[in-house]
Amino acid sequence: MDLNAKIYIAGHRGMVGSAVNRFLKKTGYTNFILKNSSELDLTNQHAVNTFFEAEKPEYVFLAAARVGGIMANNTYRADFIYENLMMESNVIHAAYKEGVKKLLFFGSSCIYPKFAPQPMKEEYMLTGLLEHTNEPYAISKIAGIKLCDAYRAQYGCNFISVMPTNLYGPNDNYDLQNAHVLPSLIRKFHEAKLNNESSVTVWGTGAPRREFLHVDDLAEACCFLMGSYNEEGLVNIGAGEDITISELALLIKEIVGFEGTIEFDHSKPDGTPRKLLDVSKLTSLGWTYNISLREGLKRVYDEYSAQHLVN
Ligand code: GFB
Repeated sequence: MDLNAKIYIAGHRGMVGSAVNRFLKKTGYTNFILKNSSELDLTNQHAVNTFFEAEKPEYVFLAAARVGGIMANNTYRADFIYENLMMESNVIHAAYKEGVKKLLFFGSSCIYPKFAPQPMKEEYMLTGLLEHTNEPYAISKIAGIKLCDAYRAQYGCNFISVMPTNLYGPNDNYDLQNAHVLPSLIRKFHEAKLNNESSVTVWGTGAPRREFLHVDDLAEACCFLMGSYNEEGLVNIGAGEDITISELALLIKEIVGFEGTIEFDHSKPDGTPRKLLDVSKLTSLGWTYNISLREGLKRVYDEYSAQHLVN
């Protein structure tokens, strides 16, 4: 991408889109098209077509999505599949019609089967049943990957797909009902410390294993792939290391400085037992992550606690 290339970041206010925008600005890019959801409803096909005809972006990062943690995925099952299918279908088709030079679609590690061998290689997609709690979301993301590949095969579009692992970083969602585990635990431990509570409740058994990547690393990897990867299929983006939810809770407890105990609420779902990405494809292309989990957690806790001095 030339430094003056016209770049549309769909979802620029979200955690992923804002990280891509930050990284591109830092690298010297200046020509962005940014629309929030009240200016452009990506589920509205007519609005998306009109926008692409008028703006004619050269490059597209498709980071707009309805996302959330295990409870949000399981509760808003219709919204998760409908909104994501509509947004990605509209944007990908409009990108094809208006001759976008390259598009990068963000999937998710939940596209892999619930009991996939670990670590999960790209070719494991569609080899087994999905985890129930996020099946609608996963199906929508698999459809996005297949859209990119189909437009490449039939029309020669340079549309690529990346599968990030569980992400965290600036502009994350800290709403306890809808958020992912990492921001939820930061908030729970922080508020428990401020309120001198004796314990923090962690959902599930604590046994599931998850891999976490700071979103600034994801943004760097995506810009690297936007410049160098031009093939069908998907590319995993992760750290290649995972920990149990119990270990994550202990680490956050230490970083926050909470001195009480941890309790587990077994009535809440565990979800997939393990979700560790095999990142050898990305490593062989020449990219590895930089920000360790401990360092990344310190960064996000510094940001969060500076904004939440009182409960
Ligand atoms: O991050 P999370 O909501 O989503 O939950 P998934 C990960 C694990 O942390 C689960 C446990 O085993 C949760 O039960 N957990 C413990 C908690 N305490 C909490 C808490 O306070 N809040 C939350 N949210 N979890 C999502 C998918 O799966 O991950 C999406 O539903 C997507 O589709 C996303 O793939 C990256 O990792 O289980």
